[in-house]
Amino acid sequence: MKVIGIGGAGGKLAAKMDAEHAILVNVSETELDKVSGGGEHIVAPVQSTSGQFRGSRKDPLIGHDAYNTIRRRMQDIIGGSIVFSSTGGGTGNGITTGILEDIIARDDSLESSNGIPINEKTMFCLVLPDYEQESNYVENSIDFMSNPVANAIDKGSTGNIMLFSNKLKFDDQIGEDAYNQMIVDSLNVFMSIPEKNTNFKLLELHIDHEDFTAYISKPYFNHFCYFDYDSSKDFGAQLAANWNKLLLPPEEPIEAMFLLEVPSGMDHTIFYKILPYFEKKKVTPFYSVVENPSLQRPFITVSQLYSRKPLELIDEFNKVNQEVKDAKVSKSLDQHVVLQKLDVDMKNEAKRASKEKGLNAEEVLTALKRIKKL
Ligand SMILES: Nc1nc2c(ncn2[C@@H]2O[C@H](COP(=O)(O)OP(=O)(O)OP(=O)(O)O)[C@@H](O)[C@H]2O)c(=O)[nH]1
Ligand SMILES: [Mg+2]
Repeated sequence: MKVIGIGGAGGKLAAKMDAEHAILVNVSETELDKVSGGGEHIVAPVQSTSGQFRGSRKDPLIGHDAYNTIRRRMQDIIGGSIVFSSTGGGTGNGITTGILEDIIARDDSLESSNGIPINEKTMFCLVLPDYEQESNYVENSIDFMSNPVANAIDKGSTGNIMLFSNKLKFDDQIGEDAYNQMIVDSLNVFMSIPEKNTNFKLLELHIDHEDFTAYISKPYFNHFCYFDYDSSKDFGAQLAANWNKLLLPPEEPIEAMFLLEVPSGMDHTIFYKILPYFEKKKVTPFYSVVENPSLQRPFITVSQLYSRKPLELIDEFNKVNQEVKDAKVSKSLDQHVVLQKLDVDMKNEAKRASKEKGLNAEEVLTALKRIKKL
């Protein structure tokens, strides 16, 4: 699959995913030159009155404008590719918004022929900010999730969407490059399912490239994870304990896929113990079992597809965003309203005192104002 990286984070991740051929897109060549690895560069020039922008300064409208300059080119390459982009900046957010809008429009125009064909669907790997440590990026991400992504999910125009989160990066204080490597390595575990089916001895069923392409062409969020599977223990508990912390937590699946790899000579029928879990969820998984001679213990890769309103998915973002806004408001209130509040208290106090002493409150207030005590 073609790999395309948009903006800062998108470019770095794409270049790691495909160091030779990844197509890197940004609003300036200077930004693109900072990325090590990758193939072709696509510059989406935006001019301001003071010259060419280096970035979109976290303004998605600038990225969206820039998209218009490369729209034709992007329409040619977007089908059947994986797009990496962050959601919190201006360039990735704005350009990817343009891409999503065009994909939806194309899907609409092909409606009579069942929409975009399976092998021309686009998979999206989106990076969400840590909502606590990167609250300055949260608002852009909320807009992105509640507009272009929500529309694409509603219309079913994209392939799988993987929602990577920077939360673990901040929680565990992981360097950017190391974290990007973790994201790419993790994604590659999932993406290697068809190759493993080709390269290893098949013990049960088969997930071939066509099955896999059909699966990743479905317009749902994909949560994938992997772990050493212990068949003497409950599968559901192991799945719950091993969710992929690089992604948003999984939701109730509507479709699922798993690949079980067992060491040579092991009884592979342990896969039967996994099936009841999905049966209970009313999901019939695509699966296969292969023999991997390099393993000591069974290893399972599980993908769950879910469809949920994108905005609900980032509920915590909204909550924190509201808290940050409230905190900002009360901070400025503290700074600007205190004096006014004292004034009001003084007024009430003067009224109360006048009444007590049998004086005319209005006259007292006027007098106080004259001597600037109010
Ligand atoms: N995981 C990861 N996140 C990154 C990386 N670079 C930036 N981010 C995150 O992405 C968001 C910012 O988006 P960028 O991709 O830098 O922005 P951009 O698309 O280039 O847009 P502008 O810089 O505003 O033009 C923030 O949440 C950053 O923490 C990276 O290399 N890896
Ligand atoms: Mg940037």
